[in-house]
Amino acid sequence: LQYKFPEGFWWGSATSATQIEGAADEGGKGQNIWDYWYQTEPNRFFDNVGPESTSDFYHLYKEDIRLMKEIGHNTFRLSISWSRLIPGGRGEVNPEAVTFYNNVIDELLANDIEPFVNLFHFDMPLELQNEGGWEKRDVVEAYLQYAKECFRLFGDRVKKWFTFNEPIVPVEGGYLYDFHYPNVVDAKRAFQVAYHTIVAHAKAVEYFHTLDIKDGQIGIILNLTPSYPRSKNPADLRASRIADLFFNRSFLDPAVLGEYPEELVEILREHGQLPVTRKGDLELIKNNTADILGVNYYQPRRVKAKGHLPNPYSPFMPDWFFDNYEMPGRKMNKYRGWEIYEKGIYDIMINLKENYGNIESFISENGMGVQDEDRFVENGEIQDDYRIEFIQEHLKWLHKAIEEGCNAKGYHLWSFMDNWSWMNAYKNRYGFVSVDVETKKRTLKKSAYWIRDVSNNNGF
Ligand code: BGP
Repeated sequence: LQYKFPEGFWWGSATSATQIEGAADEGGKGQNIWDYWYQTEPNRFFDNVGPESTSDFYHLYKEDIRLMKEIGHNTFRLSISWSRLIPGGRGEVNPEAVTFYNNVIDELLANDIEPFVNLFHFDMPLELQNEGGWEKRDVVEAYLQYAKECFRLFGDRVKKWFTFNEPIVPVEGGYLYDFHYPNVVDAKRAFQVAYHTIVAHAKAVEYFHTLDIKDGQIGIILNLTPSYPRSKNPADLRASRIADLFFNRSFLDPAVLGEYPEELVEILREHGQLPVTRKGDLELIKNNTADILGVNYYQPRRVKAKGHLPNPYSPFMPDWFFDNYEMPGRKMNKYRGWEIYEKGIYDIMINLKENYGNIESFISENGMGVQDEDRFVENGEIQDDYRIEFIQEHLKWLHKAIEEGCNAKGYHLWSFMDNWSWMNAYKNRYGFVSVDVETKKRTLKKSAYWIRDVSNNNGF
């Protein structure tokens, strides 16, 4: 083997409740913002397809876990649907949801697959969103109650917990760039949402650490987009540094170091954008940092200095400080339109090692979305050699980072199977396993056999 990974390396894949469960109005589930948004504005979604049935994991989890086992997974990430567990967001726990998640967890453990459980993957219960969602401080308390229920119900078997997946995405999508509900564009509200998310994270971490969960760890999952300047001239460097502050360090620093970067705070102060805080919050954040970090990596961010000064009378936006830059000759995923830059994974890991105490981490999502993947079917199987190459090239860089002392413990592909995605519905396919949207039939892709061998050999 040319690339051997450390003993006990985590091989697996990631999913989220809204994207795979289906059964959106079954089993006592309450509504979340995605159910509601689809009902009220179906034409925002690709092909007018909503999250009602998705891959139907709710009914087919046993078959799926059998396939995970078959392809060598020793770990698997899922999220709990808040509105399934506590249909109104607050109050009574739904017993059917408890049964479902117990069954899934037990089935995973019976197959020697360790469950990594995430509490929040973009799916705010509708009632809480109607109160103002993450803009409202009260929702932080509702989240803490929900988190406590999850630890109480499943903490005897689940050791790896995550408070949030990509918390910046609901901030960008819901409050800056109009691709998540409630689709407002207002930076000040965006920063309040981001801030309350970090407070909620810290409260859940604080509570978790009072529990006596043997080998238990809690952390957060961040989509890190390493920021590369067009050139080394000071204006480009500054643009890149500020993009990094807004899109990476706004969550990475408080979650891992326990404090916000001073330069970010200064920028927000100068422009009258600081969120409302409460006494004691900063201490809470300081004292309750993550034990473990999940890194989602898809693409880098390339930026250059602003071509022109922003109009000072226009509403404040992070984009006041940089322009996106399309580097000539960059490698693209031509099936999805995202840049592929494998070395980004290494740069992230080195940064974590040098500036973030080499926190225990793993790649919690990385993957290649492909449109119309059926065109690659031969003999009934999708020949996704492009995905194999994509994963392999990223793993080489991860391997190099580990050799240089980075504390990376695993690799999860996005995703185990093809699933429904936010606004894009089934447009981009990501799985090791293909899912027929009509019949829900599962078929392994070529990459599934490849990853089975990689995980069985712990390398390639
Ligand atoms: C990440 C999310 C996932 C998943 C993935 C692919 O940001 O955590 O939920 O959707 O991106 O993105 P998309 O489905 O938009 O191609």
